[in-house]
Amino acid sequence: MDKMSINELALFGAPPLFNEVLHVGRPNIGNREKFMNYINDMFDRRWLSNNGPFVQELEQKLAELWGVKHSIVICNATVALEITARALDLKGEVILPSFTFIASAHALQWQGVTPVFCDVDPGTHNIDYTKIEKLITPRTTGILGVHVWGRACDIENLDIIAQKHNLKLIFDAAHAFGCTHQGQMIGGFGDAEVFSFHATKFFNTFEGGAIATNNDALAEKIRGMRNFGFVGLDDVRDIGTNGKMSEVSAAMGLISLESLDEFISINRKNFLAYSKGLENIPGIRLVKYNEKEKNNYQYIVIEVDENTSTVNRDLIARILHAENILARRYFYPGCHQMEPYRSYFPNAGRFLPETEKLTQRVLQLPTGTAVGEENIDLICKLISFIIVNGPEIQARISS
Ligand code: T4K
Repeated sequence: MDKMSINELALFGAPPLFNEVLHVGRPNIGNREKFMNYINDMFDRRWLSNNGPFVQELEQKLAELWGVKHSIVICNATVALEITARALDLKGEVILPSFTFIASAHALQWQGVTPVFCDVDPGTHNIDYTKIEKLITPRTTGILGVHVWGRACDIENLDIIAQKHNLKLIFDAAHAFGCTHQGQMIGGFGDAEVFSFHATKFFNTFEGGAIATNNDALAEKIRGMRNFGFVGLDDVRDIGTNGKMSEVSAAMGLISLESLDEFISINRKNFLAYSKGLENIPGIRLVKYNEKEKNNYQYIVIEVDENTSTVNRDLIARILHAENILARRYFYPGCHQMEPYRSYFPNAGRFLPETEKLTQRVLQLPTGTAVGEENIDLICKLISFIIVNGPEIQARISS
């Protein structure tokens, strides 16, 4: 259905374009029948958690996929980041981008480590390594890079800075499952990399995450911390938490692993459909993936340029929401604008100009296995319609 006039917009009372809401984070689900069989096996075994056979199998398969010595699955990525920070003895201050999900900052603060926000590169959306050194103080103990949208950080330059200043280097790889950097799977870079397997992620275990590392001593420490600090049945050697993954989650992970190629091919098809549909719309730029790398294409991200577009990002989001297209503004307004960081560093925005601009421009559009190419075609036509009729829509809203 093509909208012919602005009266046909749901924002102005017309029926929405879609009867059911289209989401950004609709879970990718693999072979259901196989999953049910796994769950029956699990019930037969009566082994539901605590390093069960599914957890062990998943860890082994993930380590193979990422080409790392250790993969330790955790109940979610936020706890995985907390455990990583603690196991690496991060203290004082850690430098990270503000343009990330709030969990990256909270995980540090939760461990009593102060997050110090660094600006991002407007082209890559990742931490701008050229701005890191001036943030380093005697209290700095680490750098946390985030591979935003699964596109790798400038790992080599981050590594050089970390080595020069004797800092730990970790990566929040929540978005980067199955993605490569210069042909090498993300997972093996820095001291450790942390993945999220949340329901909305490319690869999901309902809730879940993992820490990947090639450091034997670190892996052993993390395994202990994941299980209250236990070594053996009665011996607790250090402070720990409960970061364990259940067998149900691990079973979901195992079936998701079998469908990776299918998920990628659907996501890529969607990405190409968006690329075609959003071509030549003034003020709208689709964030591209490097086709020389492996990508999971999980995020369809557009940037709305206020100078050349007829409407701003927020109005586009409002119009899309009314049409049952639940586009999201990740990572608006930036961690530095959220509590407690907003109160701790009220002037942080002055030092984060690119982050501030970016948080006003980005919008994520629905994709994944639940969104077909026909839907994408309609979404793109709607966005084009909004841009063409921007001034008229603005005038109608003002009146
Ligand atoms: N680091 C980074 C860079 C991250 O992006 C994240 C998480 C983390 C660390 C922490 O990872 P975890 O500790 O979660 O493992 C969502 C996710 O909850 C969050 O995991 C994710 N990033 C973030 C980017 O997005 P919300 O608050 O936006 O979620 P919510 O409930 O609004 O859901 C998003 C959309 O997905 C909605 O339109 C509904 C839809 N949805 C959601 C779920 C859970 C479904 O259709 N089905 C579902 O089962 O944070």
